[in-house]
Amino acid sequence: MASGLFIGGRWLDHGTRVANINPSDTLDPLGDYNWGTVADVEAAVAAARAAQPGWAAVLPEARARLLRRVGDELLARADELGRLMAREQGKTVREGRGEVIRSGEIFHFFAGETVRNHGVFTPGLREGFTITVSQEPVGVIGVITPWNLPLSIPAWKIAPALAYGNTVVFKPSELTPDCAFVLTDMLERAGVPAGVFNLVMGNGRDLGPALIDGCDAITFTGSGPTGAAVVAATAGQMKKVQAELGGKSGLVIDKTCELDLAVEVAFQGAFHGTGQRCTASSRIIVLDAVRDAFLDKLLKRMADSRIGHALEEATEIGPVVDQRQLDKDLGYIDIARTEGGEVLGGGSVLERPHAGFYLAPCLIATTNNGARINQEEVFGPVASVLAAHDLDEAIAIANDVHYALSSGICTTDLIAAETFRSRSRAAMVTVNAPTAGLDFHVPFGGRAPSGYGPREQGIAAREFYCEYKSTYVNVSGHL
Ligand code: TXE
Repeated sequence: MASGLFIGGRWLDHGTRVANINPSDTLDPLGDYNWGTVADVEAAVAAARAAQPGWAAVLPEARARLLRRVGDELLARADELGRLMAREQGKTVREGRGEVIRSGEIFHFFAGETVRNHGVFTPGLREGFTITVSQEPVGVIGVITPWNLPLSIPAWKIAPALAYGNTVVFKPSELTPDCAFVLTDMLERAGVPAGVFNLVMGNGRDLGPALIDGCDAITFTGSGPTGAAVVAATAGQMKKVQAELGGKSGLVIDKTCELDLAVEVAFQGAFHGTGQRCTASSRIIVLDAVRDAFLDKLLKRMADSRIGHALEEATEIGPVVDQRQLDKDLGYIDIARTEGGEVLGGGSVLERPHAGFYLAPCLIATTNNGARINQEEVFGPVASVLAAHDLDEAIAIANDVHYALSSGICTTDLIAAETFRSRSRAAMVTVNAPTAGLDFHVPFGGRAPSGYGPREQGIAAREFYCEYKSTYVNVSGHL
């Protein structure tokens, strides 16, 4: 497979070489890869700008065919690429396979969007006037992505960007270059014209400013502080921006819940993906009436979970992505203890036959929702538990956090479910389902500070990747 930078239709092999580490086994390096320079970003932006009018003029069906080919290949190679992702990022093979399939389906969805991007025709307000409202591409889109979903986040940004006639400069996470090479290689073989799609690798802090200066719009997913810096830089230049940032999702366990289902929802929501999801169910708010029974079962489920090498089929929870993230997770467990939290289970570093970043999923009982463990995103297999007397108090706790991404409730009471839905501040709500692992055909994203700018995914993606044009035609012969 090709690797390096992909600029103007050519693979370039220069720059600093950086090792790509397998978090399940640090003695199994995936290889070295290149970090580019600011000059590479400028060259990529220039190539994307030169190619954009031509790409926008390509017939929608031809754009659709290209995206469909990429989707087809992702689906056909789900097994192989799921393993690659497991090796590179540390998610389990099953999760990796699922993410590749999801990415293929996203490309198919946006292939369809190329021919569904209808405008509006309406009579004007004056005699003889008609108006058409059409949607045009924005131009060159800078795509900046994190490591936790190394194929599906790029897919849900790159596929709509290309579908609606934009060109792309893609800057993936430093930790997951191979997934980016795979996608670039597929786009190249699917026939993407030179300059329409470009890949630059490297340190975001160094390359980010040139990307923001050069592109017409930036779509970003990552941490809150970096997102805020990106938003501030784009605002100064009045550029379109979309930022998907952190979360601290509250999951309410209602007294009427179906207990086994609620335990599984909480377990998967908090710990699948090794808890490294912005939508992870990281605060579990349990009504007193079911607290003891729920916690007994959840702690047993955690103790029974299979934590290990991501490439082993039986593994349920893979390693944390790297040493830095592991240190951060352990640091938050210490902070929680200092602030009065009690570790009910997990939280220790695990020895495995391979040297990796293994952490036992951790549950921390807390009484103070203002504690840092309840207010700050950890981004690891670390969840807290809070108690509530009744639904009102549970909803108040769920909402008492500055993030507003997702939230959920486990209940069999229709009124409780609807009350929670209508009163939750979060942008996405689940009932009897984890707060993470959401669908791609409906809007995805949070209210500030979890998100900024138009939502992603589904047809909502048009809001970011297109600009409206209203055209007035006067056929009356007079004014
Ligand atoms: O994120 P960053 P990192 C959180 C999570 C994690 C922490 C750090 O808590 O522990 O962030 O992870 C690029 N201009 N999340 O360092 O820094 C960077 O190269 C432009 C939560 O990976 O936000 C990468 O491609 N770009 C989150 C991307 O931004 C810049 C998912 C994300 O990096 C840049 C990931 C700059 N100045 C991490 N600096 C979620 N909630 O989904 C960096 N980048």
